[in-house]
Amino acid sequence: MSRAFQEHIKRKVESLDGFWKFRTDPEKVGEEKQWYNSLKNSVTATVPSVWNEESGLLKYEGIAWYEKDFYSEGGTLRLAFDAVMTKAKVWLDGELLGEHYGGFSAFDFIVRNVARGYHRLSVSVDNSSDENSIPQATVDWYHYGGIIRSVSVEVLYGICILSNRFEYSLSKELSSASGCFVIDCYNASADTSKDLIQVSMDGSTVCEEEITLAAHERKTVKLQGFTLDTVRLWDVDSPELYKVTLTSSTDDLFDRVGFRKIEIRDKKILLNNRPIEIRGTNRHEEYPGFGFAFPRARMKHDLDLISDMGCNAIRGSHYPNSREFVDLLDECGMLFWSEIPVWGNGFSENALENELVLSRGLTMHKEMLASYYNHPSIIFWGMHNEILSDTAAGLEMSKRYYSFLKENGGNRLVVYASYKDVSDISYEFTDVFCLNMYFGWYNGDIPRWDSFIEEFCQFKKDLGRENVPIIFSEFGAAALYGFHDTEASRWSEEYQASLMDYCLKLFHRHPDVAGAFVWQFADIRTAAEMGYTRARGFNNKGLMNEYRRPKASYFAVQKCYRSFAKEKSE
Ligand code: ADA
Repeated sequence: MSRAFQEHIKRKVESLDGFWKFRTDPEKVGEEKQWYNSLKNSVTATVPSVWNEESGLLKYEGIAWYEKDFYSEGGTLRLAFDAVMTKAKVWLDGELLGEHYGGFSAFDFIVRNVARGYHRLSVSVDNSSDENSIPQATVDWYHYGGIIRSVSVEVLYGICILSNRFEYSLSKELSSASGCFVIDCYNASADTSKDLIQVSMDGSTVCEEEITLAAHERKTVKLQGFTLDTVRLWDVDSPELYKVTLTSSTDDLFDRVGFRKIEIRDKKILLNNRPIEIRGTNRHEEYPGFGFAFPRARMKHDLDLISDMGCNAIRGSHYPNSREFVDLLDECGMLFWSEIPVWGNGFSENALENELVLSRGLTMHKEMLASYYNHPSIIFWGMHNEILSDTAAGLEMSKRYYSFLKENGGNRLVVYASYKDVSDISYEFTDVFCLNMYFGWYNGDIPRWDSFIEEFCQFKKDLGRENVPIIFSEFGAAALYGFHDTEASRWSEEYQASLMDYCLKLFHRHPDVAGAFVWQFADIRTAAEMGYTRARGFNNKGLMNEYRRPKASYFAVQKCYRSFAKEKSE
């Protein structure tokens, strides 16, 4: 797993990133012809990457094969994939290890009795979609395919700690805490083994517990709880992180955690008992030439631009982002909304109630929690975006996902982004009214915003949820970079900037609005299914173009957000 810090010292981890053999399989003959044994007539591709950025493959959708030979000392190996877009089938030395569905989540395979020597890893990747896909074919981003995040091979010895979850609760004054670690552990040995698991936070041991696992047993173990008499809180202006070390005699796992509290009270979002206004932006993790295989150097650059714009929050629209990026957010005190790619009106009512779709979504939520649970920056779990939440099918999906995330997601606000305003029937299953509204673009003129907010406040009062705040999770207008107009006509930078300025000031003044996420940080390439409304084949509602060159709206938002932040500190 690529993190912003070292994860292991004892465990031997070898990156398999780099050049792999690659071949498309438009006729779907690879399995029958056993390409997993040897990939003939291949070309070279880079991992991680999206194949669409290779010459001639921009529009390729379907199956493609990857192959990599590596040398290993053998024993028990863990093959770890950070993300493969969308469906992966994996073989080691011609033996099928298994499959994984879902383009933005990490998965792994543990293989025993591997001999010392050269081995061949083969992966077939399928980015096509059908009626059971998440996302569906109609989606406002590009249909990329490939091994989009890192791959590594690890050698496991004895009792290993594969992942950890830190559960905690803070005292009322937020000065002390009690907590415990829940670990996913595995015995790589062929005998029953016993070992001492030691956990330390910032160098002090907080827990020591002996565990016993049968040969090759994998198990979730809740370790003994402990208390900390004083804690440093993680906050937007003091992002205090604790360094965590989990060790057995043969293995280790390093992580970081933070203590903070998020809740809703009297139309406000409270972070550590203090009201916070969300000054946010939506951001796709996409960059020209790289697609979803987002380059590390650009992560930091995006974050600098977003911070400089005066933001304190990012919505990871519309899928779990690279874990390294979320590490950076933890470090700099940027709040984050993490969601899965259940996107929009691409889903018919039938698709929403299809059991395969529902369970795929639930698995994506489970995988999101498994990887991202410990990040203090994540204050929102996003269940879905713009589904038919005015139908029985939408209600049922919302209910299932909400109960799961509330029960298992720790101290977070569980939300979804609705575009159904007062006809939505699923609001019972959200902690905040998160609305995607486009007055001034798709419907109505800019001043329609004022009357809409009043209507919606009356609506939530009638629902008996007057004290639940509103967040505008999306609003915006498209502007073509470099198109200027003194009359501020649509598609001009001036029009987009004036809409931003109008909306943000209105939201800021309104007592029921707890903040907003601008749609969106930068232009992105989008799917052909989006049709003629997407000039250049891009969603052009970015405050910056796809190369991060600012439009007038970037500075308009910056002016608003900086002045709101200054007001707060005065
Ligand atoms: C929706 C959707 C976004 C984007 C936006 C737009 O709100 O959630 O992904 O498609 O509309 O630009 O129209």
